[in-house]
Amino acid sequence: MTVRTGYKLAEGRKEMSTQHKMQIVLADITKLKVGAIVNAANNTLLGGGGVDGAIHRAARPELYEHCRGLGGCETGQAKITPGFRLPAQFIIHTVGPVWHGGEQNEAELLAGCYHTSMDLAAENGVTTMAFPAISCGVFGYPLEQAVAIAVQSVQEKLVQYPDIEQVQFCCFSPELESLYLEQLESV
Ligand code: AR6
Repeated sequence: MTVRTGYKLAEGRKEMSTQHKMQIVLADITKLKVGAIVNAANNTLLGGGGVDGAIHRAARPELYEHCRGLGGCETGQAKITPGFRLPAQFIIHTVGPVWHGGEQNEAELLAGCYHTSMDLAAENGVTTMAFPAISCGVFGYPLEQAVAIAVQSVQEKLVQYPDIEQVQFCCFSPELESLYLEQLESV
């Protein structure tokens, strides 16, 4: 696992900057030992392919049984479950938008995923969490735009919730990793 952070604290500064709290990790999100990992799910919350499939395989069968009682989830919203067999304490399931060309509220919905996930994290006392690149796989969101929304949305919520100490952007490819790095450097 590679952890990269583009920022160092200014000498003598006691409070962590919001930038310093954001890290880029090249890893399988199911292996991360954090307070919460975020799942890029679908509206049923009953599992699928990609990162959703990996999380359900790693946390089964309790996760599936639990999710059956949740009644699904709207796009841009999130729901929280225990981590079951995962090293993470919680899983926050959010549903990203399918990319339709950008005219169907995709940017607001994607920002909503990051915002509502961090609202749930804060409500549940989570201080460390990891996001996959929501909507960047099957749902087809253009990577650069998605990464910009991810970083901006997380930063807004880090300001709102100073108790959240660390947010990892978990990348599954070096291409995505370098896009996050560029984005963080431009913050
Ligand atoms: N760890 C971290 N990132 C991963 C992992 C993993 N184990 N596996 C894949 N990724 P996707 P979406 C990356 O397709 O676009 C599912 O079927 C992947 O490389 O998982 O939001 C759901 O049920 C990509 O960068 O999610 C939905 O139907 C990112 O995670 C639909 O796919 C997101 O890719 C959601 O599509």
